[in-house]
Amino acid sequence: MTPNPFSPDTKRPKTTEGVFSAAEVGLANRNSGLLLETLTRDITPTGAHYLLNHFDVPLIDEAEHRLSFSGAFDAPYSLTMDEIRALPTETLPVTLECAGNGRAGVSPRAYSMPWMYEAVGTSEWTGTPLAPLIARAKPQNDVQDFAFTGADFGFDKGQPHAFGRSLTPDELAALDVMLIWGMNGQPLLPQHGAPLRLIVPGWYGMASVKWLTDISALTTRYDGFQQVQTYRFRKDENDPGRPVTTIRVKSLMAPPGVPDWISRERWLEPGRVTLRGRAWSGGGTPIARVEVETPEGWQEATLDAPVGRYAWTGWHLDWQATPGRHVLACRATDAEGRTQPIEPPFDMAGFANNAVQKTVVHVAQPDAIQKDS
Ligand SMILES: Nc1nc2c(c(=O)[nH]1)N[C@H]1C(S)=C(S)[C@@H](COP(=O)(O)O)O[C@H]1N2
Ligand SMILES: [Mo]
Repeated sequence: MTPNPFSPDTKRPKTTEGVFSAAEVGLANRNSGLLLETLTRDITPTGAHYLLNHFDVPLIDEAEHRLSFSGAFDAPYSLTMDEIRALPTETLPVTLECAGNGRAGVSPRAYSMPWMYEAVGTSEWTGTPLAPLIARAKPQNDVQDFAFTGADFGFDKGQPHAFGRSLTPDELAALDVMLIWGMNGQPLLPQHGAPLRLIVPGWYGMASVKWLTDISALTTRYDGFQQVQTYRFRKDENDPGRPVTTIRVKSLMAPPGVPDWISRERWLEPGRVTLRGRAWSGGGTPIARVEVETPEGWQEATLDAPVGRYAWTGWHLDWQATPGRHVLACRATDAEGRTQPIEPPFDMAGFANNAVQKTVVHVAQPDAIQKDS
C-alpha cells in the first residue's frame, strides 16, 4: 500500500517569526484580501471581496448539482438548483470575516494564510432561510449535529477530508442561517461557492460552507477536521481549546490620502480631512461607539445607520491634519461593552485578532513633495 504522502507536519512548522516563507506567500496569492479603499462603501464590490479557499475551487456544473438531506432524517430528500431558486427568496447584507484575519500581526505567528487586515467584506447575499428546509426533512429526536459538506477535498495536517462544518440544533434555531446562490445581485462566483453556499450571519467565515452538497443529520457529535482539529482558541499545544464562533468587535479605517507603493504609508495635505471607516461585531450585536486616535488624542466618530443587523456600520470624523508624521488608529465598542484591544491577543493559530489597526500618515504641503520629472 502506498503511504499517505502528507504527514501531520508536512512542510509546516507550528509557529514562526520574521520573514514570510514562499508557502505563505503562495497562500496569499490564492487568497486575496479586501482593498482597504473600498471601506468607504456600504457594500464591498464583488471583485474586491476577500477569498479564503483551503483546497482547489471546484468548478461545478450547476445543472448537475444536487443538495441532499441525508442521515437521521425521517423524510430525507434532495433538491436541484432550479428547485432551490424557486423557494422563498430573501436578500440580506452580511459582513463576513475570516477567523484568521489579523494572523500576521500575532507573535509568534501561526504558519498559515498570513492575513493582515483585509479578510473582511460585506455583500448582499440572496438565498432562502435554511431552517424550514431542515424541518421539511424531519430530523429525528436524537439528532445532535447537522453536518454541512462542501465539494472541495484535500489534506491538512496529513488528514484527507472534504471541507465540512456543523451546527447543533440549538445553534441552527438561534442563527439566521441562509442557503445562498446570489451575491450583490449576480449569481455566486465559483470562488465564492457557486452554485450554493451557506451564510451563517454573525459568525466567523469558516461556518459559511461553500460548494454545499450535503446536509447530514447526526445522532453523534460531528468530528470533521475543520470542526474539531482547527478553529479552536488554544494558548499552547496541550490546550484542548474553545471553539471559534461569533465575530469579535473590530473596526478599520479607509486609508486617507495616497499611498507609498511598497510601505502603504500615506501622504496627505494639511487641512481638513474626513477620516472614514467601518466597524462591526458578531452575533447581531450593534456597534455603540467608534473612537479615532489622532495627534490630538482619542475622539468619538459619528456613526452612520447600520447597513443591516449582521452588517457593518460606517463611521467618519473630521480631522485638521497638521504637518508631520502621525499614526492614526480607530477602536470600536459594541452594545455589549466589548472593545478592541490595543495589542493583538495571542492565539496558537492567530485566530480572531481584533487589535486596533494603525495607519501611518505623512502630512505635507504639495510643494514639499519632490516632482517626478
Ligand atoms: N467548502 C468550503 N467552504 C468554505 C471554505 C473552504 O475552504 N471550503 N473556507 C471558509 C472560510 S475559512 C471562510 S473565511 C469563508 C470565506 O468565504 P469567501 O471566500 O466567499 O470570502 O468561506 C468558508 N467556507
Ligand atoms: Mo476563514
